[in-house]
Order: sequence, then C-alpha cells, then structure tokens
Amino acid sequence: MTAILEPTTTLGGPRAAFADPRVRLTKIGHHLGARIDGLHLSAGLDDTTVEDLRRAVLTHKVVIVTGQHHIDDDGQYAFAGRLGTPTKAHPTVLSRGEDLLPLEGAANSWHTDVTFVDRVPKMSVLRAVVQPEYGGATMWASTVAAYAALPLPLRVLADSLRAIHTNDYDYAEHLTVGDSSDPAYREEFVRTVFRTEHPVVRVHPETGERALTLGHFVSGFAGLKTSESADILRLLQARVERPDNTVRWNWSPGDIAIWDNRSTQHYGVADFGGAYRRVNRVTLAGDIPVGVDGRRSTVLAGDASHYSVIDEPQALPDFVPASDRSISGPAA
Ligand SMILES: O=C(O)CCC(=O)C(=O)O
Ligand SMILES: [Fe+2]
Repeated sequence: MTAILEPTTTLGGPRAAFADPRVRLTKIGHHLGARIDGLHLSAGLDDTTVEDLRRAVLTHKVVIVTGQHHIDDDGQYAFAGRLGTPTKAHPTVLSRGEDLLPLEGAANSWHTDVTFVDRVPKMSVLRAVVQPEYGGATMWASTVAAYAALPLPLRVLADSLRAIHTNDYDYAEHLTVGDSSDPAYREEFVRTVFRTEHPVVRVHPETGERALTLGHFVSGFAGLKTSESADILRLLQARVERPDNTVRWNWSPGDIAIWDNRSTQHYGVADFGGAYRRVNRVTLAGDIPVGVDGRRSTVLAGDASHYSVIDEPQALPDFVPASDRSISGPAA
C-alpha cells in the first residue's frame, strides 16, 4: 500500500506538498522518489505550483508526473524552462536538435548527466516517447543516502578525493543498447573532448546535502594510479548502486520524470530485446560544484560556455530531507 503524504511540519509550520489541493504527491521509495498525480504541466503554471514542484524535486530527488498526454517536444521544453534555464541539447550531440535530446535504446549504466563539463546540469526532464511492450524501466539512486551511509573512514576518504570526468570514457565497459553502442553517435559524442575535475563529495547548493558525485564518466581520481582509481571507484560506486538506495519506474504513456541531477544517478534498463524505445530529454543549467572544503570543480579540457549558462542557485528555505539518511551542511 502506498501512502499519500500528510502535511509535514517544517520550520515554516504545517505544509502540504502542494498548495493546490488537486495535486497529490505519493512517496515511492524511502531515500528518493515520488509520483505526482493531478498536476497539469505547462509553461503557464502559476508561480506557487512551480515553487512547490521545485521543492518536491529537491526533496524527493526524482518525481514522476503522470498523465501529461498533452505535452509534446515544444511543450516539454517550454515547461522545463519554468524550473530553470534550459541548456543546449548536449555539449557535443546537436545533430538531433539544439533544444531537446532524443535518446534511442537505453544507457544501461549508472551515471549522472553531463558530469564531464564544469557546469553540470541541475535537473533533467525526461519524457517517454516510445516505450517497448515490456522492460525499459528507469532506475535512480540517491547519492546523498549513499554518502550518508558510508562509515566514517570512507566518508573522510571521499571528502578529500577529486575525480576526473570525461565524455571520452570507456564505452566498452558498459553494456549499452541503442545510441551509445552506435559508432556514429559515439563519434559525435566525443568530437570535442571535455575533462573536468570535480570534488567526489559536493555540497548541494540549494539544500546543503552532501552527495557523492561519480558515475560512468569518471576516468580516475586526481593523484591516484589507474589501478587504485579503479578499486576506489568500484568501492564507492557500489555504495550508490545498492538496491535499497534506488527506486525504479516502469513508464506509462504520459509520464514525465524530473530529477535532481546533483543528488542522483540513473540507469535506463536495457531489458526490452530488440524493441524500439525512445525518450526525449531537456536539461537545466546548473552551477559549478563545490566540495566540503569549499573548493570548486576545475576544467582540464573543453569549454562548455556554448552549452550552458552557469546557474545561480536558490537556497531552499526550511528544507526537510526526504529520508533519515542525509548529511547536510554548508561547504567548510
Ligand atoms: O533511458 C533512460 O531511461 C534514461 C536516459 C538517460 O540516461 C537520460 O535521459 O539522461
Ligand atoms: Fe542520463
């Protein structure tokens, strides 16, 4: 049985998830995930509902808004613009359109979107366009809960590490289906090589939560040998991927997922045989990550200024974490 969230008590007093009583938010996982019914997404949403939606995304990390049959590509792009400033479709893949990124198949590996640039998108808005008869779910993991569950010695290690992320990562390591296994797509994907050094633990600029920042674009850690990097990445990434730390969504027509790309990783599950599957993505500009020591990410190669502006984060007043596994605090 699922429970519709009762109003929660916050510093600001009792507060339902949405001021609009027609909108219902139902939690679908302890550490992350909520479904939202009764909301009609459009560029014309009133400001209160947009702010309630932003709070829901930051709190639950991924929300699935059901019943959005009226939304097409233009509608998706226009609505997404209410939550932030859209980036270009991708830093390198622009042959499919400048605004939306259509993706065929499934990434089939754990990642955070576009972490190879300095200005990592803050949110992604994903619409299922063609779903296979079976399979093709998407999974998300809380990188906040993963960090908070680390025993202290590993937390201390993670706090001090910086990782190199690149779009020229090892595709062969990942069981991709569709785009990422297509040589032409890969060629376009790496036509400009980006390399960025990010703190492994970033302090979320709007909630203060600390989150592991890893995923399949990581090629290694600054100052470590390749073999040491591989071992430590395996160890920390395994913490993110633990099933109790994830949520899985089987798409229905009209579903739109919105996730906080600063506190999650995700995985498109390629379990649909040779069937066709397509999802369309809009990403929203983010800021430059900051580690627990206050150090920002630094660019090693590539200029992402044509791809995205640098977002000005807006702290969320009276933020209440979705689960008991959250460590927050400003950058030191
Ligand atoms: O295929 C999926 O479900 C996820 C696609 C993905 O990785 C993305 O939209 O960023
Ligand atoms: Fe992705």
